[in-house]
Amino acid sequence: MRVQVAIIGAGPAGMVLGLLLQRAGIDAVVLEQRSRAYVEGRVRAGVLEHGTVETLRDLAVGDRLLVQGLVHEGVRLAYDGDVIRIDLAALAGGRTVTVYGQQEVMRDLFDAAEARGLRVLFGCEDVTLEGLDASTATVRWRREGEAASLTCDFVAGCDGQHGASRASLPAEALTTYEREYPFAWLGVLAEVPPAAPELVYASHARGFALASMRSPRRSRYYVQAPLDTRLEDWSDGRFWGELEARLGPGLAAGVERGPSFEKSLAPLRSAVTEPLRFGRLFLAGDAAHIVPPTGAKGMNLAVADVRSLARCLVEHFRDGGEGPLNAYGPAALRRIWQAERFSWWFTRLTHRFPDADGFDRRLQRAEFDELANSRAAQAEFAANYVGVGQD
Ligand code: FAS
Ligand code: PHB
Repeated sequence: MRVQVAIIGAGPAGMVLGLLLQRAGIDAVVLEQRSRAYVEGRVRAGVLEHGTVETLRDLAVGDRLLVQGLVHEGVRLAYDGDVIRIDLAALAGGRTVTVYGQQEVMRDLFDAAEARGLRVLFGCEDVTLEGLDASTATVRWRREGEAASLTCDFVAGCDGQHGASRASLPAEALTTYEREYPFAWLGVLAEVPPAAPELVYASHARGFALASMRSPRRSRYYVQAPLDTRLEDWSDGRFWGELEARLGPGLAAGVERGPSFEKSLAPLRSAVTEPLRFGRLFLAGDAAHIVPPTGAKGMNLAVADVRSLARCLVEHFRDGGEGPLNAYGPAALRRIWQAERFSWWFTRLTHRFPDADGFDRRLQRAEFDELANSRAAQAEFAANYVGVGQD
């Protein structure tokens, strides 16, 4: 097989890139290690930035999103029971966010790929990359017991933090800047109406909590939990009690309890790999960076990366030259670090750090009060939350 671009990974990054390249007439194939059902079944992101919604609509993948997505013009922050609302639309030039789960995004992307004939090969095991510093690269894998390979002009590493792309690079070729957080998010899904009409990020002496949703009848909640948390130690009753305590009495009154049908633990981490290009290989999405989910940036950053990478590849195939290809990394990294900064800042503001002392808590309170009383502080929050935009 010979293609122009081989895309490793069929998550949001890989699938949006595949559809963007296909629309531009560039021959691409997506190689995914898992099954479609597995990828669609992963409960992950919940909030789409303005730019992500525009990208999906531009790709004509947004029909269900436009009907089922919940447009939110504001978001609430709570601190030890005090609540403020940030009016995103008023402060960010009319831009909003849309609540629409990553599972739905993946279903829409896979359906579009199937309808348009974008080749997505599921069940590709033992993917290896060769010739990244040669004139063409070679990708090898095993599928249904058979060895297979292809040659290509470029490889897009969209295979997350533990994928084959990063693993194929010599350690000295890349630098990873990272921050590990001493806690995780314990998340549940429950078929109950959300506690509030918009998202609530709550900071409390007991720890962080987030009240989100997937639909008017399906709630998505998180509480900060120790890294060594065992899911079996968290009954639904314990979860609901902890959530209500952290939201405070006013917001807790809106919580409708019910049986959870999904419970998961996600550790928090910040990380950026530099540079994003290694000869024939480009990194995008979680393969290039990780953000704590506090800022709702993970999936949105991935889509912004591949919007930019697709544009650079299209320019290269149209006009030739290395210019567009070399431009991808530096421009993407400026945007990525902005999102990293915001996600790190928002995590520090809202979470309870084990080594925090009274001074730290009063700094958090002062930051919250600044947000409560300063339109400029709220405008900066809104600009970051709705999205750091195009490169
Ligand atoms: P993805 O990880 O989504 O996709 C990579 C794909 O590559 C996967 O399908 C994987 O199977 C495949 N792959 C890996 N190795 C491979 C190999 N060797 N060969 C072939 N394929 C390979 N973001 C938010 O904004 N909000 C959240 O609440 C949130 N919660 C999260 C919870 C968890 C547990 C995790 C892990 C992430 C969460 N994220 C969240 C971030 C998440 O949404 C990612 O940012 C987003 O999926 C990034 O998309 P991709 O870069 O496409 O990576
Ligand atoms: C979610 O609904 O899963 C969600 C929302 C906002 C975040 C993180 C996760 O910041």
